[in-house]
Amino acid sequence: MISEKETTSSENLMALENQYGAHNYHPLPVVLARGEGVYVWDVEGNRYYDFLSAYSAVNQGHCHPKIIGALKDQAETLTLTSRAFYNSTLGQYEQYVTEYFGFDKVLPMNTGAEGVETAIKIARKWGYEKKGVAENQGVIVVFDQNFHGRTTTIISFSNDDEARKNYGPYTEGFIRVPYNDLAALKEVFTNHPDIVGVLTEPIQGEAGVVVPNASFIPGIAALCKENNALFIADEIQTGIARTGSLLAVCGNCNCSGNCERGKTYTRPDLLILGKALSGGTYPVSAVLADDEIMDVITPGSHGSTYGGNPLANSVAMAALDVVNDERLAQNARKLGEIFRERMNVLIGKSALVTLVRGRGLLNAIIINDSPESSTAWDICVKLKENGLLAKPTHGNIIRFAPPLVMSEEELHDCCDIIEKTILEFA
Ligand code: IF1
Repeated sequence: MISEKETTSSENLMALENQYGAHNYHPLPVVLARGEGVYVWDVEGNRYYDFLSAYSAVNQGHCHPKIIGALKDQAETLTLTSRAFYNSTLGQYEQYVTEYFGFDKVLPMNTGAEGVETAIKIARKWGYEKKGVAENQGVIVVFDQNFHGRTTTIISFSNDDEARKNYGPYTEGFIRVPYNDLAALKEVFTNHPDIVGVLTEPIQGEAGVVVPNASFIPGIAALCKENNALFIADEIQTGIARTGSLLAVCGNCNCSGNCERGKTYTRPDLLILGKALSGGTYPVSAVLADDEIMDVITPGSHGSTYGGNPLANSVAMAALDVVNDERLAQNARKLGEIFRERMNVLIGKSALVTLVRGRGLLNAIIINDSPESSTAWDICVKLKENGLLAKPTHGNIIRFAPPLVMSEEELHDCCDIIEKTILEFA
């Protein structure tokens, strides 16, 4: 007879995953069973601050009652129709999300990678049908250290060997240039008349929260305009209030939800959203664009069984409501400044941390060790023991991205945990 301990202990549950699941991840040794707001609990009942937020999907906090309420109501009513028929929530969601972000149209998908794939397809089709590029000659410019997802096409233009090795043959039609280097982008435009779009993260996440110069994003948009190419922003991780404004392309605009975009706003031609679009309850992604671009999409030319399903539509509207109602962009901006201040004080006390960088509540600290070391991992294990969950990106960088519903007091509590852990770390 199997005891309850054997089926419910962390140790056992980890062993189950290890035995029956493909080994495509190396998780921190903690088994989570429950979440509420900024907290998660493991199966033994220990409570942790979540400082990853499922890679910025849970911006609205775990199990937000308004989002879960919408999910439950819709789940009991209608979940999936496919797009073979109209459904009673899709039009309403489409109106809501396009007005919210200020675009004519939306194309609904599910995962982030599907959103990126969709944007790539729209940009290419636009290139052939509107720009007049010869068929199959369209080029999309991307950047070194990019992360846009896991499909065969997306990993084709990655330069992360772990993500792409032995998955070839690779998709053609991409040119990669250094990030934060407008001169390199300008040169590529000079040499390639067939560029249909430039795809970028406004802040590079997986690369270790790399924030470009303020001129970089506007510079990309300007070069795209000059050369009749589409500026494609992947805001799957940076969007939806994470960086202290509704979108990272808002720059320092103080917006939260439906604002008249400020002076620093750089409008993408194609905007890709995912993750927090559902507040971490359900896979919902989207590509937004104006009519002259989106009208290249015609019946049969693209689609998805689950894209635009009733459950996704209801959940996304609730999730975006929460961002506005609770002023999450403003909170992320305010707490982000406090967080970086606190980390800079820590840098003054510890030789182990050399730099804090980020915007809003998407931040990273750089550990004084080589990228191949396990120091960042070892620190994250200690952080876990002290009640805070974070994940290293590379051996010497730790990303910190708590839910945006955090209070100032809770943030200080978290900074105390981080400080204590780093100072204890030998
Ligand atoms: C994994 C990173 C984060 C993304 C951007 C598209 C996608 C992502 C800018 C694809 C996904 C995730 C996926 C997750 C790790 C993670 C990640 F460390 F790799 F960089 F968030 F920081 N564009 N990012 O960040 O979205 O298809 O996953 O819904 O393990 O792959 P998806």
